[in-house]
Amino acid sequence: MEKHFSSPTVAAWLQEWTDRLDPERVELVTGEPAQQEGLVDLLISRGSIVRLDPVLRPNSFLALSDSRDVARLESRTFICSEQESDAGPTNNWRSPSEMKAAMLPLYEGAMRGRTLYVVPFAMGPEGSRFQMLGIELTDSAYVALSMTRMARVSKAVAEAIDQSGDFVPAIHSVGVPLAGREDVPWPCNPESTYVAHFPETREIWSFGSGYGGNALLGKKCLALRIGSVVGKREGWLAEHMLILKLISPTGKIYYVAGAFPSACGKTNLAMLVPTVPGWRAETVGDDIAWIRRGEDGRLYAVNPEAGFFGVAPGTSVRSNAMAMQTISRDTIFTNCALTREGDVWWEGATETPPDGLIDWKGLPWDGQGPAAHPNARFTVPASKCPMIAPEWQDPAGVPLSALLLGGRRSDLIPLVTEARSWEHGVFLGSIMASETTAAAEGPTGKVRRDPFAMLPFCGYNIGDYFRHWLEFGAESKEGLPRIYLVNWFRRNADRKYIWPGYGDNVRVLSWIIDRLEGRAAGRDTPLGVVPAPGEIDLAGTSLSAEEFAPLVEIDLADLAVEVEDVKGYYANLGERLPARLRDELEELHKRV
Ligand code: OXD
Ligand code: MN
Repeated sequence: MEKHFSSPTVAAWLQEWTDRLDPERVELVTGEPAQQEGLVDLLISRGSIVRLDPVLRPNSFLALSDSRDVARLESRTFICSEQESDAGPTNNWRSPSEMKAAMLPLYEGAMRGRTLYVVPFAMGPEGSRFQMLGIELTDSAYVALSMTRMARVSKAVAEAIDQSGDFVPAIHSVGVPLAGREDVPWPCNPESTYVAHFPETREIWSFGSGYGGNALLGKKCLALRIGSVVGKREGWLAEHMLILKLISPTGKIYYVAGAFPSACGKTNLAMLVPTVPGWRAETVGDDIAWIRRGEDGRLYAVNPEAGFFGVAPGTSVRSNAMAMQTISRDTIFTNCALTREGDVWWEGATETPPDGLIDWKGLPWDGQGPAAHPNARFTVPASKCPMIAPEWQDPAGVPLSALLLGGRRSDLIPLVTEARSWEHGVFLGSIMASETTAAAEGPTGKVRRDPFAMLPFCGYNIGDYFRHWLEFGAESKEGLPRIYLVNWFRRNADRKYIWPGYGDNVRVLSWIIDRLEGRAAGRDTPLGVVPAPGEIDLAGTSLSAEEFAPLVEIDLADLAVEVEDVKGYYANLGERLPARLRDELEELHKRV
């Protein structure tokens, strides 16, 4: 085998895994254009991707997955800490020795007849103290190619790893060795899928799935699950948050970060095109924020990723014109429908579907069921976004003025509510709930608690996570961003969304800024401060003040039911739940 690394640690690790996986060949991936083209040609020749029409969608491709491998698999995701209590009540737990004993035999010869791609990658901008290095070993050319877009993959990164010998080892196999067997376009092994994390040793082992967060291991596995554990140890936060830059009509710059569960509009908000004249916005990140406290007390955030892995269905010129421009070329689409002209389509892209679609299962679409899978995705470098902020790769990060916590709630939760304090904000984050979406396996539309949108991504005990948040703000309140609960998804009696959302969300952000600048008095409610009548600018919307009013009303009977539900939820979280949060719940109980 050609020697790719001179660091004894890296070389020995790579040799051990190469021996175990037993691939036919090994290829170091450093992401040069010629190498990417080679991966593309290979994937095309195998039928794993098709090239889209070069005029309609230059340098873009469509992959269709196996129909059993379409989303993150929370039931197959494990946090393998030494102590079960350190994984906590919200994670699946196996002991490291038990999980490794179960998985090692699966990896034995798993890459026979295949290429082992060695993908050195960096999460976080170059030269940043935020940066973390990893090496993903994968037998999927689709994953290797996608990693060159989602993470920083380069010769320089490979050299940095070789020099430091410090990296997060991330093993990925689709789990289908080719001992004389024909390959299939999307190999996977759903019967034996595991996505395992070993927080104490900072290792990631994934087997059996080639889809999204199960397979692109820099994203959910490293930047969130392992990242959250490292952050707890080192005193920073790894969060499931977008980062948006807002420029006010007077030219003042504000950065906000927002936690929303998967498929709840993070990418849309990250690419907001304000409908109120004078406001402008730029994108810093759409999914993950690493946050540290600066010397001035403010919180600084970086986006550790290099690309967007966004949900395609629902994305349109109306809902997200910027995303549509971002993905107008140089994009890998997965599980979208294919048009007769060789372009992609998904539900919501246009009002009426074009004739002659091939659906995400590769069959002529019969109009029954969705043409694109509801969790169909686009993978594109962030640099392709026309509104990417010039400072999006600033090693120091950007200083945050406000944190948003959002869910998809048809009822109860107002359009926007300001937390009374950092601690109250942490309480609101801890009880966040949202209707489930197609981003994960299982039924959609069911309300579940998803604290800080981190339920599937927190790599340790959620009670300890809340404590970490509380402690993060305990030192000094100076410079801390204020915390806001938001909900774009309230419905009326006809089950129609009341708030127009998308670009009109700037109206909510501008109220938040009015609050920060002391320009809006707000109205106190048991849940926190909501906009007083007239404080949200509705000019240019079709909403009247009467139609708007219910968006900031809190039904006290509903809130009482919620409080009871939270009591049950808190009881299940066990004794590591900070007493301070129980006190906050008690106070809320008294207020209703
Ligand atoms: C994602 C997710 O892919 O949260 O970002 O599922
Ligand atoms: Mn996400």
